Amino acid sequence: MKTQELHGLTTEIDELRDEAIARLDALDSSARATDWEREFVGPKGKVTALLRRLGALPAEQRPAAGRAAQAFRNELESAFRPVQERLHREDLARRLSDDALDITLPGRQPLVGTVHPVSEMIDELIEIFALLGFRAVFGPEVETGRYNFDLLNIPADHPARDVWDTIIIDDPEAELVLRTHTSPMQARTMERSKPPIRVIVPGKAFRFEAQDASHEWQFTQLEGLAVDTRITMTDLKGVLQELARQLFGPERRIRFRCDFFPFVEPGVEFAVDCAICEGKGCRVCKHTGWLEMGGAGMVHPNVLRGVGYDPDVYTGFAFGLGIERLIMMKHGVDDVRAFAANDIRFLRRFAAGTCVSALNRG
Ligand code: FA5
Repeated sequence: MKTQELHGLTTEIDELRDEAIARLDALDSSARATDWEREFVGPKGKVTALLRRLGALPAEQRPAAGRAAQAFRNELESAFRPVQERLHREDLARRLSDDALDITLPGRQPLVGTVHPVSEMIDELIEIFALLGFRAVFGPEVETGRYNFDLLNIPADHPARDVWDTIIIDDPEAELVLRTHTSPMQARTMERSKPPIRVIVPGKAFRFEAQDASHEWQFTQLEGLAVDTRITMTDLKGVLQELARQLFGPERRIRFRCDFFPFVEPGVEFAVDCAICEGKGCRVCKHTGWLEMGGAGMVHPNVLRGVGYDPDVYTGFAFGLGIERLIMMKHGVDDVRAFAANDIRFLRRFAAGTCVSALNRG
């Protein structure tokens, strides 16, 4: 009977071996291999269960049966290890090829930004004026009526102070406004420094304005101011002439015509002869041969007095020009609204230096 039990165990081992090896041969993934390991040689597996049953055998048979069962377990484990490694390698290779990155595909070009044409022109102007001895200063975009108007000799009843022209951001009594030009920095600069003064002021200006091809409600100006003991209109003309040459080429000439601004006397409007048609007349200069750049003049004695300067001792000139309009002239852009429209086609064309017609899309 006892011998029978040992014989039964040997048969059981043989059957289990056949089953285990057949199942091992059929394995096709490392996940299945783990299941196999658990089922046959794991702590709760079939081989372990077999070993546990050895305790029921008579003592003299136990050693032989134990050796046979242990040998069987070792045999299965040795057969399993290479299969497990192979399946693991195959799984890894499959995962690598599934997630593969095709490095032969051309990469997607990221969109790279460029400096906005207005910022580019401001940088160019700062450089030109630095060579002429002017330093750049910057002022607040929200101004008081005192700096935007009063200290510029603009009387209380001047139409420019009207809500129809000026964007008032607080109750009209307080007269806190979005500055309508960069000229308030004239008084601010004179108040905080002593002559000789030579500054330029690039920055935004805002007007309650109907927009069209040459008018924006928000645009950029460049103010210029020079104050010293012997400044004359000739200095103003020399500086603006040099500006025109630097921006538009050495052949350029400038023209002054009388104009009125309360903060200068005499006041002028200045223009440069059109570089595109050499002054003969074309679409860009509207067939006049001249391109208007801005306003200028000698600082009004009332403005000097307003900041505590003696107009018998000091004189000065000031000018203000529209930066978008300068760019329009230089590059033949025909609509000022293009600068703030944020149309990447315009900005990209502009960056490539090929801009001709701003809002002529296509
Ligand atoms: C002034 O703003 C004066 N502060 C300029 C000045 C300074 C005169 C110092 C004398 C001494 P005006 O309003 O003309 O002037 O504007 C000057 C320039 O700003 C214009 O020639 C134009 O190029 C630009 N500009 C004015 N309004 C607009 C607008 N709505 N959109 C775009 N550019 C504008």
